[in-house]
Amino acid sequence: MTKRVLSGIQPSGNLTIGNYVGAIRQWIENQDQYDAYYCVVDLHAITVGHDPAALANKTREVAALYLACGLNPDTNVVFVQSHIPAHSQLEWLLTCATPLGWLYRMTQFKDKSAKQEQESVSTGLLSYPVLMAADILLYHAELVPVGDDQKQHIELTRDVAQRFNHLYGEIFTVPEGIYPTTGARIMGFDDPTTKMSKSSDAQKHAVHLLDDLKQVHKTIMSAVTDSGNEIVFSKDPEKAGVNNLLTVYQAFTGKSESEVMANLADARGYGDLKKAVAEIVVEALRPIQENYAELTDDVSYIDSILAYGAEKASEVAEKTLKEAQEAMGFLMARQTVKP
Ligand code: AQP
Repeated sequence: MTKRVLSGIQPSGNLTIGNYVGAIRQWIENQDQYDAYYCVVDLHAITVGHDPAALANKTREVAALYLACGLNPDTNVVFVQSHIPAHSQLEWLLTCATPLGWLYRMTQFKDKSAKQEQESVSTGLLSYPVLMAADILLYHAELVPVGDDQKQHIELTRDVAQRFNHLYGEIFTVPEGIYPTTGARIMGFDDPTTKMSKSSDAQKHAVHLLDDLKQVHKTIMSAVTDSGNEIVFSKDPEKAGVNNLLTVYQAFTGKSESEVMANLADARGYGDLKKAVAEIVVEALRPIQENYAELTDDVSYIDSILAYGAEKASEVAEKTLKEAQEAMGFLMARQTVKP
């Protein structure tokens, strides 16, 4: 039987090549194999400070980028998380079945909360993984294609599903994460020891899908490497910058490590390596940017895709929510009948 898939990205910044390689490209490569739901997870984007004036446009931009990268809206359900109230409703039910200790252990919570004044860290940042569990469990997703950084959240989703099923009956499908074989964690070009993130405002940290192509070239040419000159795939922290550049090259060409090394055999130093990586990335982004410009020429087209997607998604989500509410023993609202 065709497997059900769900994934999403927060509209919390400009999408990076990390988001593309870690998530979107996996979705597209396998889009004919799955019964797939892809959402823009806007409710997640408010867990840290956000700009209310920018949120709606960013949400539309992310959806348009899914399509510009090649996601087919006729065969995949593409929607906005907040358009389906069942996500927030199920989150509450799951929150009450999730021990607090599980959430305090989440690395992303620790990292993101450490960057803020402790007093102003929102409760939403802590409960974010429960909302993510609700996103996945509402659709009975069997597979969740994401980058490496989401592994812990997928594990938590599995734990929450199993706990709920144990407490209240077998309602949820226990999902599995799927991760790309190459590029599951693209690192920052400014600091190859930290993950490339769309919300980072550090200079020359990331290449964004909609960056000016000259800027893309510049950012990659400025990538931090090391004081040596050896071009090798390596787990040595000293070589993290070179390893990251080779990983980006590999992810964008789809070649094996030995093919990458053969392709780059003539590179005479890190400058040549960066140039080769920049050319590959620029040529990959060019058609995406052209598609994006065409798609957003008429925003009503994107909005109509999202409206249709919300209708399809809500059919599945509402049914699962009701099953979970019934299992927990709620008095279910019935159709109004005059007493
Ligand atoms: N650097 C990365 N390499 C590979 N995959 C990545 N992803 C994110 N960064 C990389 C994958 O992209 C999807 C984005 O998920 P998200 O928007 O829910 O948040 P995130 O994982 O926290 O991604 P960012 O870009 O770091 O966003 P911010 O800065 O807002 O937190 C996921 O599948 C993720 O694994």
